[in-house]
Amino acid sequence: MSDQDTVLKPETKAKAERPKLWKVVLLNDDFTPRYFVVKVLGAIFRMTEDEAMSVMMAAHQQGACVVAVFTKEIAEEKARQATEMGQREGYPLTFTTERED
Ligand code: TYC
Repeated sequence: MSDQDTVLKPETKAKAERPKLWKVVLLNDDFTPRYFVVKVLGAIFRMTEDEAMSVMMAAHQQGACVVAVFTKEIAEEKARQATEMGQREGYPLTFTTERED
């Protein structure tokens, strides 16, 4: 190969980035009635009554439970709406978001 030959760079592969996901976490408290937590999980996270009941009981017994994972914006919006449903009734029900590792 002479000095004038063109050497092409190997094509740089476009890496498919894994979209970052955020967990919505339900926190236990001593005041919100169980039936109301189940109602919020059904309304905001589209859970069946059985699914909502087992997530609610997991948070009740362990202190917190992951409800679902979404993109950041959706996780934050769902956590906000779900927390607001409790606030409207005067309950301290809290949903937070956490980045998934
Ligand atoms: N601990 C509440 C009670 O005994 C029920 C409850 C469960 C509240 C889960 C919040 O995330 C929660 N009434």
